[in-house]
Formats: sequence, C-alpha cells, structure tokens
Amino acid sequence: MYKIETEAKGLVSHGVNACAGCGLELVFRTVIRALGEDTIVIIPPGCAALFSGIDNVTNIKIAGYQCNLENTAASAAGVRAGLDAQGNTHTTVLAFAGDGATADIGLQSLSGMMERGDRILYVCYDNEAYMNTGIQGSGASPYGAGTTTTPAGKPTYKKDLLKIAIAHHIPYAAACSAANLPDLEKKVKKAKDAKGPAFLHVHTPCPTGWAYPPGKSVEVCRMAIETGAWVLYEYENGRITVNRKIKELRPINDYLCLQGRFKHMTKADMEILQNETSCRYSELLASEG
Ligand SMILES: Cc1ncc(C[n+]2csc(CCOP(=O)(O)OP(=O)(O)O)c2C)c(N)n1
Ligand code: SF4
Ligand SMILES: [Mg+2]
Repeated sequence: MYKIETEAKGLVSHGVNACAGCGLELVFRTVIRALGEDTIVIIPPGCAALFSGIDNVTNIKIAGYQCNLENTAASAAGVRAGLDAQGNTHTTVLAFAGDGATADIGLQSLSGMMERGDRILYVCYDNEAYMNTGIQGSGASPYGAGTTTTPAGKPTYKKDLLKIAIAHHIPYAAACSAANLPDLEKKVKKAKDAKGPAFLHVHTPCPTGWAYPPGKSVEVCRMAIETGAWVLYEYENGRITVNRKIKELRPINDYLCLQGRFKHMTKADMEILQNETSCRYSELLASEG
C-alpha cells in the first residue's frame, strides 16, 4: 500500500494550516518527499504559501522563500543562476505555484523560464480558482464552474496550461493528479532529472472551493480521470504518452454532480462540456507516439 509521509521527521511538519481534506497538502507532501532535502522551494502567495509560513514560523524543513504572484519562475531562475555560479548543480530548484499564479498572473515569467531553458522544476497545483482570496475564477477554472466572479458559471473553457508548456519544447512535462500519488511521485523523480525546465500540472481538489464534503477529495479527483475531465499524460523527448487510458469514458455528469460548484449547470451546458471533454480526450490519444 502507498504510504504518505505524515511523520514529524518528514520534511513537512504536522498540522499544516490548510482546510480539512485539502488536496494541496497531499500533493505538497508527495512532491517534497520525492525530491528530498537538497531542494530550495519558491512559493508565491496562495494556499501553498500557508505552508511556507507567516513571520518566523514555517511548516517546511527545507530552504525556500515566498515570491510575488507574478514572478515565481523568475525568482526560481535567480536562485538557479546563483547556485550555478557557485558550482552547485546538485540542488533542485522547485517552483510550487497555484493555477492563478501560473496560468494567469505569472504566465509571462513562466514562459521566459521555459524559453531560456532554465533547469527548474515547476509544479502547478491546479485547484481551478484563486482559492486563497475567496474562490475567484481563474483561467484554469473549467467551463460552467461557479466561482465568486462567475456566479452563474464560467462562460469560457479551461486554459490548456500543459499544452502551453509543451509548446515551449521543454524536455519534460506531465499531467498528474492528487488521486494517483505513486504516479505523481514517479513523475516528480523524472522531472528532477530533466536536463532543462520540467513542468508538472497537478489536478488538486479543494473541498472549500469545489463544494463537496472534505472526505471525498480523492473520490472527486478520481472521477475527473474516469470521465476524461482530467487526463494523465506525459510529454518526454518530444513524444506524448497517455498514461492512463480509459476504455469508455464515464459521462461528465458523474464528475459534475459530486460538486456544488456545478450545481446550477443546465443540460445544454453539460452537453457543451461533454463534447469538449470527449474531443480533447480523442485529440490527446491521436497525438500519441
Ligand atoms: C499581483 C497580485 N494580485 C493579487 C494578489 C492577491 N492574491 C494573493 S493569493 C491570491 C490567489 C492565488 O491563486 P492561485 O495561484 O490559484 O493559488 P490558490 O490560492 O488557489 O492556492 C491572490 C489573488 C497578489 N498577491 N498579487
Ligand atoms: S481553500 Fe482549498 S486549496 Fe486552499 S487550503 Fe482550503 S481546501 Fe486547500
Ligand atoms: Mg488556485
């Protein structure tokens, strides 16, 4: 059975200040455990910043600092350059940022990092909204999702962040999920060894913003995979591989009905999302190899 590190002797202490059932905590612990202590972490404002601490208190037992929402990748690039100048090629520089910090506000900075080829592992935990400031819609919020800035449901599609990263021809990029931690751990280790920028896009459930009971985080995230709302795939050496192929996708409503954020969606809206989901899945399968 897969064991998540919960001991105080791990690199993230007990009692982090996230909501009960937060998927981000699972993702963060798994990433840090897979990388080990020879890592420097850069975290922008957002729910993950709660781990990096307030004043002189932190939950993380490795070096790191909190940057601005706009410049996670640029901050990480500065740390990498400093380490390289000292001849230190062994320390991993980890940027760990939310979807708002990545898909919207810090996208320019991320694009520069990937285009320059900086050797940084960038992990975007995607909880599909600006959660820490009150569940505002982000570019990564899915079509139809109710947020405080899209109370009637988001009228546009989710931004395809992973495809944007792949368009930079970086050595390694992958979609991961909080519902499959062994797969996440494997991909973190591969990304760590990449010869340039690596980008991991992690579907990260948020009971507070998605409006479901805290005990159901893994179930909800797993259903995203079963319905094709989230696809586990990798881009490595220029090739795409779908890691988990679903013989027959379940109807998208099996995922939507588990969460309060989609409760106002009409049948017509669901059909639009169903079509988009099925087409995207087929396109990904066709792009393999
Ligand atoms: C330029 C700028 N705009 C707005 C904020 C306020 N702010 C702090 S955290 C945050 C939410 C970030 O959302 P995301 O990156 O998705 O992380 P999450 O809160 O979902 O973990 C915002 C908008 C800020 N710090 N800087
Ligand atoms: S708002 Fe969501 S992402 Fe933020 S700590 Fe709570 S459950 Fe986690
Ligand atoms: Mg977010």
